[in-house]
Parts: sequence; C-alpha cells; structure tokens
Amino acid sequence: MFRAIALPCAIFVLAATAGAVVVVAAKTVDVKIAALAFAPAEVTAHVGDTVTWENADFIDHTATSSEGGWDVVLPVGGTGRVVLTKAGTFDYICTIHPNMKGKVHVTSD
Ligand SMILES: [Cu+2]
Repeated sequence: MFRAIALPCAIFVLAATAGAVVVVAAKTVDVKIAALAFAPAEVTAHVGDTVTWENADFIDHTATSSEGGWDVVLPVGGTGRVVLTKAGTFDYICTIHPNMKGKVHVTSD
C-alpha cells in the first residue's frame, strides 16, 4: 500500500526537476587564421564557452584582446584557446599585423 503511493510521487518529482533545470553545455567556437585574416572575423558565444584559434597561415600571429583580456600567441601551425568568463563585445587584433581584426560577442543568457 505504501509502495503504491510512493511511486507516483517519485515520478512527479523527476518530471518537475526535468522541467525546471536547463542544462546548457559549454561549447567551443573555432576561428581559423589563413591569408592574414581571422575566419570568421566575428563570432558569438556564451559565458563559459571556449574560443579556439588555429593558425593555418605561413607566418606567426596572435589573437590579442584590445581590452587586455587575453593574449594568445599562435606560431605557424599552432592553436590557442581562451575560456570566455564575462559577457560583452570584445575586439581583438594580431599584434604582429594590427590590420587583422576580430570580434567576439559574449552573451550571458
Ligand atoms: Cu598576424
């Protein structure tokens, strides 16, 4: 008798939990560098996501935040990554070739 009552309650609790919890997995956004350009030059991600740069070019580059948030050195064939910890729009450049520009939009929702 007790078991017959307890089981429907347990199912209800599981259903309520599944509806209330929104699970958002962190993702990785890939940016490739080729022909002295970031591609894509502009990306959108969430707080907690990672941006990965891959230098597929024939010369060294960097991905350096203009606000000083990160400075990723990217030798030829190298990769580097940054975990996004705050929301906002962040411009970055290659310090070796300052005409190379990129932008990361970070949302908190
Ligand atoms: Cu460069």
